[in-house]
Amino acid sequence: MIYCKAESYTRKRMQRVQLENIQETVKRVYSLVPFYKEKFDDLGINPKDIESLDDIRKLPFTKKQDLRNNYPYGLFAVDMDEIVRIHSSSGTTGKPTVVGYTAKDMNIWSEVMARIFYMGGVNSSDILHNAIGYGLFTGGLGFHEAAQRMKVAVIPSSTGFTSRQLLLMKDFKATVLNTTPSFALHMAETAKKEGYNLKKDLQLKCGFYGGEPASKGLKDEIKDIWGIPFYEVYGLSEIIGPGVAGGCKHSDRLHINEDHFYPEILDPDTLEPVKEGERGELVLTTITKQGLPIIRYRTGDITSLDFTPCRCGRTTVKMESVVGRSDDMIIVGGVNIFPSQIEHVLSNIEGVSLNYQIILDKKGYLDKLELDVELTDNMMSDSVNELQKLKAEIQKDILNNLYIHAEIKLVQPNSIQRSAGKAVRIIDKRK
Ligand code: DLL
Repeated sequence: MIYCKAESYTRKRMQRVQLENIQETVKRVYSLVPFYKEKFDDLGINPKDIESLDDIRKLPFTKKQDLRNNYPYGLFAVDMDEIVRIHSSSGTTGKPTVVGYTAKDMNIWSEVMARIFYMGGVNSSDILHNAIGYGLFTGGLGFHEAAQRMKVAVIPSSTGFTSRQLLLMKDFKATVLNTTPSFALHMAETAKKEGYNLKKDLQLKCGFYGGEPASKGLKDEIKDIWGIPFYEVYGLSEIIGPGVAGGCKHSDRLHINEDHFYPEILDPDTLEPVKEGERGELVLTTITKQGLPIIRYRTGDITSLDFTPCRCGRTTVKMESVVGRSDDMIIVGGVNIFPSQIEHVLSNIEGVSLNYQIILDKKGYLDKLELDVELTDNMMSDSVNELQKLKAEIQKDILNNLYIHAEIKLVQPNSIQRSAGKAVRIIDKRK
């Protein structure tokens, strides 16, 4: 069963729809968003130059930094009275990235996400346990609104309070679980400690997982422990939130809602298209969004595209589960972080140098971030109190700026290993 006709368009029809929508979007951003007008003018491009899908390659890229530079509303293409929702994520210099939606955008968002719920057979008789962050993060509300659109009963449980989550899931007879892969494992571990039998005590029929990468091994483990099918969801706030792509039961790849989000795969170094089926960086253009249309957004996510028809009947192009990043972004417990953000926090603290290392590991099934920071020479203190105070200050500033808990380890000057080339800022032991 397919939720929406567009998911089974012929390639020819899909391309026609895409071209029309790209042309319309390009016209709108050129006339409404000074940032794009300037970029187009610099490149000598006029909206009329976009005559075929290939012409999209003439257009400039948009990066996360562009959203920050235009904080908060500089890239919006509508007046604020048309914006009905704002989401945001943490930022390098204290400036977050901000995204805005019109009522029409909200309708698109809940529709594309509903398409994905539909792939897992979700319907109005279901009860969704939505164990993903609510608030400024697009996760919680993104799933919530789609479920409501489908008249599914939603339990907006968000994250944390694991024991209570399990109790609610059992007593409220939840049939669908939505969460991040790492929280799914953490919940399972808690359930085991508390004597639950996940397969017998709960009435779940399927689970939706996303917001962070999950290897095939991890997916299999989650499937096995919970005893329900695993449906993957991919998305990013700059494009819309969860709902850009999702997995059906016939493929381990994710159908991209390409009538709304036009995908390209480029070599991240040359920025030229890779051969069909090869891996590269996913670049997305929103082609129907009104509030914050984005041209050729460099997601940083490495994947490949597969245009072969799917047994589920959908004809939309499928992306491989994300295999890595083209930049140094890390995801810790669902929160996206760049080392430069940590550096920025440290640069405002007396007594520590900018020689640091981020060590990522697992505590049980949850991500753990340890930050090793070298003291400055003049901070070499024997006072335990003073060092504790400094640790607490770093921890608090990181929490306030990046919304994550870091274990801080203060180390001697020059003790973090130096490398000949790029500094090794991240040691990821989670794999
Ligand atoms: O993580 C939206 C989302 C929430 C998607 C819940 C799915 C489920 P951001 O916080 O903007 O938005 O982070 C976007 O997270 O560029 C990827 O690097 C990563 N990501 C999201 N989904 C997946 C996935 C949400 N299924 C960034 N696999 C993206 C791997 C993912 N990485």
